[in-house]
Amino acid sequence: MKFLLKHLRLSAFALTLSLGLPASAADFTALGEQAIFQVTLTSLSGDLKIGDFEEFEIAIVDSSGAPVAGATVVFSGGMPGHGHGFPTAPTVSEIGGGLYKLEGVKFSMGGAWEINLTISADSKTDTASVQIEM
Ligand SMILES: [Cu+2]
Repeated sequence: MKFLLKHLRLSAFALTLSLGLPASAADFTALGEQAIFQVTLTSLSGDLKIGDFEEFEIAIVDSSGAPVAGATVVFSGGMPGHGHGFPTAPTVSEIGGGLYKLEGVKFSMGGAWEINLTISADSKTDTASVQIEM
């Protein structure tokens, strides 16, 4: 069973409050189904487009909010409602300090997409699912 996942925009909202900038429409947070890790995906283009290659920065924290370094992150996902995966094979690499880079994501059509990130670190594994409506 998966937790109800939401598009939280708390970090963008906080940024808006502190800097007066418009909230990003491409900042997504999801708690893992085991509630061990939480991910926040930030679009590096800031403007997701159908058919473009998209990159995201992934911030991973543990249940105490501490950054998780040295994790293995495996990407999967697609459009559950259509029964297909992503048209590309995105990759995840570690930046450092609990930050990772997700590259090669292409949303090939409009609709409900799901990015699943299976995170293994400190002998624990958890999967976070981020919902993105294109
Ligand atoms: Cu589809």
